[in-house]
Amino acid sequence: HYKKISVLVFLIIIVCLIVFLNTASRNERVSISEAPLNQLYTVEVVNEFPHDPDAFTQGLLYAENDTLFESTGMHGASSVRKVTLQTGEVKAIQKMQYSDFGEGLTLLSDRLIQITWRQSTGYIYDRHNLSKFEKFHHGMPDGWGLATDGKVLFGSDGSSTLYQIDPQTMKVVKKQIVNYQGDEVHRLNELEYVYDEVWANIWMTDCIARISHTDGSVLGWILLHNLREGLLHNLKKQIDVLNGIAWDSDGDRLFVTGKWWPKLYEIKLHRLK
Ligand code: DDQ
Ligand code: CA
Repeated sequence: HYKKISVLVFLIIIVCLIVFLNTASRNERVSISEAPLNQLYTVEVVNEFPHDPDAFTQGLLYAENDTLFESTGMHGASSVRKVTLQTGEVKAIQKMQYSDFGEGLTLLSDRLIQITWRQSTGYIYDRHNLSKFEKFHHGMPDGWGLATDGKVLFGSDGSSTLYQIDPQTMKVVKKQIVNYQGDEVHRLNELEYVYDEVWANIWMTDCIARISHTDGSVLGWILLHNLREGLLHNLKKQIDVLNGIAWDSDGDRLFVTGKWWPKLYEIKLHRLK
């Protein structure tokens, strides 16, 4: 009898392994190396600024007058903060309770909207004094990235789905599977609305996907591996992944940073030819 059971358990493990390996390899199918060159962008660093190396950056946006808002993660270190671009100085901070893990952040008129990891909750803060005045539930399975075009909120949950959320009701009103030439693009993380596209950090890569919010297709890839060279040189403590995109639409300036990165970069894109 025991023999039968152990053979059965063995078979189940083998089947699970095959299914797992199959999905894992399918997830890795997107091959940027085969992309047409005109869809690939490299970046040139035009400015670099200090960034709090203890900020586990999960959300980043540019407000105005060289002011950024940032959401940080990790239990006990999660916050929403107002940061001076040039100095990286934290001008105001609202710390979160230990159970909260800060994620995506966006600004809609005077409201800073933040979502949290592994909870379907989010918070709304007053942009002027960072006072928290509302808790809400969003309809996504998880909270990762958040951005806005001024009308809807765009959200990500670490999958390949790009969500559109009505900021009045906080309900999901549209879902799109992000794909590159038909292949799903997984692990969408921090978001930014730029040039009428949605840009997404792809978790654990040095790539940003430029996504069309009309059909979810990836229009191009921004390759940022070169930022690491400057970081690894003279590194004082551990750094994590590239994460955080902010766009100054008036000045057309783009900023990127990463989790625990000691620097924030202003970048310019160059199309590969
Ligand atoms: N996310 O940003 C990819 C959504 C989450 C990253 C979390 C990585 C740190 C894990 C720490 C474990 C604490 C429960
Ligand atoms: Ca952003």
